[in-house]
Amino acid sequence: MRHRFWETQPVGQFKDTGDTSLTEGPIEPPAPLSAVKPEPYNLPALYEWTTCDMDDEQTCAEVYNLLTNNYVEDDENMFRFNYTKEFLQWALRPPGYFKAWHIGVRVKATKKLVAFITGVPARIRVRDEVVRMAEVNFLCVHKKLRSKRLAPVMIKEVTRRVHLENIWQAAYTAGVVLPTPFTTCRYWHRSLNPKKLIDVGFSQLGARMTMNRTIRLYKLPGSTATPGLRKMELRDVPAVTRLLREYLSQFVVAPDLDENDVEHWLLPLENVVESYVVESPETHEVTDFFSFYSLPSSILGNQNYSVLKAAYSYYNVAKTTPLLQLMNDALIVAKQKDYDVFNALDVMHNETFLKELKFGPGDGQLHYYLYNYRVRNALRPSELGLVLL
Ligand code: NHW
Ligand code: MG
Repeated sequence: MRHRFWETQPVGQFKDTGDTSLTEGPIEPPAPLSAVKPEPYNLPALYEWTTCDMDDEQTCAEVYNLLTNNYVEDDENMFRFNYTKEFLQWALRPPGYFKAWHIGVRVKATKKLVAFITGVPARIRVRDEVVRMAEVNFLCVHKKLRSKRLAPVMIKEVTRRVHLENIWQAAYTAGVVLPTPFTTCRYWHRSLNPKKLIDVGFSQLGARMTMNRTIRLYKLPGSTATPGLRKMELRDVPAVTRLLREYLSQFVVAPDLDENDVEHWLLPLENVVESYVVESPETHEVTDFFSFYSLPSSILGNQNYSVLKAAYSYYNVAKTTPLLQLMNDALIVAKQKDYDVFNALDVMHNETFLKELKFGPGDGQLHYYLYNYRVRNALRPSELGLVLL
């Protein structure tokens, strides 16, 4: 496969796979800021750049509508991600975010928003090195403007704006294969509402299974098992940060999170992110936690249902409670909150509970990439401690 654009970029190239003379780290050195192009890249004449102010309800609604109608679909075009406005505001405004990294393209004549790409700042550790990066996400080109090489211009423009902040690396994920993934993960799905999932075509009735047997198979207890399990609160931020930092230190690639990050990324936000801690009834210490984020999908062309409610496993740390029990409680909480399905990647220690808790493997893979940073050998998913939204 030729990649006219990606072959010109500082990313691991397919031809270099297995070349042991290449060392780990930045592919290109940082340039002096005076060498960064001060003006935006050229767009085709009918279009113009816009910076999207996600504090502004009107702009946020335009972004929401663009993504709702044009963002990622499954291979069979049965479902499309339906990130909510509240989710987008959460995802795009972490500590130290740059408004200039929320980039849109409008039609000059009508001002209609037709493309979008974003970055948010993060510190990502690769083995012993903590690197300032942009996490790039929400790349979207309106369906009517596809295959016109707009995406490479969007990517170059976000790169330029990241460089202007003296940041030279990025992390991103995609379902498509590009040069070159540093790991490839799979989503697993745990049915919470099997009847709906089967009715909308998300899953199929197994061989020799009836609907009633399937419903019984996925039935969960009415209440959680772990004593001291409760919703995370602001006062838990220091303890959760300590638990998470210690846990993530074992993975080859993971975010470097401080208390401000944990407050933003893990403190519960209704219908966006849920976190539960285990507070020991004896010592009142926080010993474990789980978290998941809420990412519904639109169900395309179904008479009875329009939205699939999906919970996505985020960061989980089990120090005292067995991980299996902690995650079963996560399923119970998600079920009580009326989610239809609980999704998890095979990252971190997730493989140790997926099969046991009746997750099934999804089709399609999620590839992880770094921009301008070479990782010497591809990682196993279990060596990865990073979840992007
Ligand atoms: S992945 C989700 C991406 N979005 C969607 O799938 C939504 C539906 N699809 C679309 O909107 C999560 C369009 O199909 C898009 C492509 C816009 C995807 N990543 O304009 P052309 C993210 O958001 C390459 C990277 O003609 P199009 C992560 C493709 O390989 N590159 O295509 C985003 C080809 O290049 P090649 C992708 O269909 C990370 C070129 O685009 C890609 O009209 C971005 C074709 O462009 C993808 N998902 O629009 C990179 N999909 O070399 C960030 C296609 O093969 C890098 N392409 O010829 C870091 C930047 C910051 C650095 C800072 C130092
Ligand atoms: Mg295009």
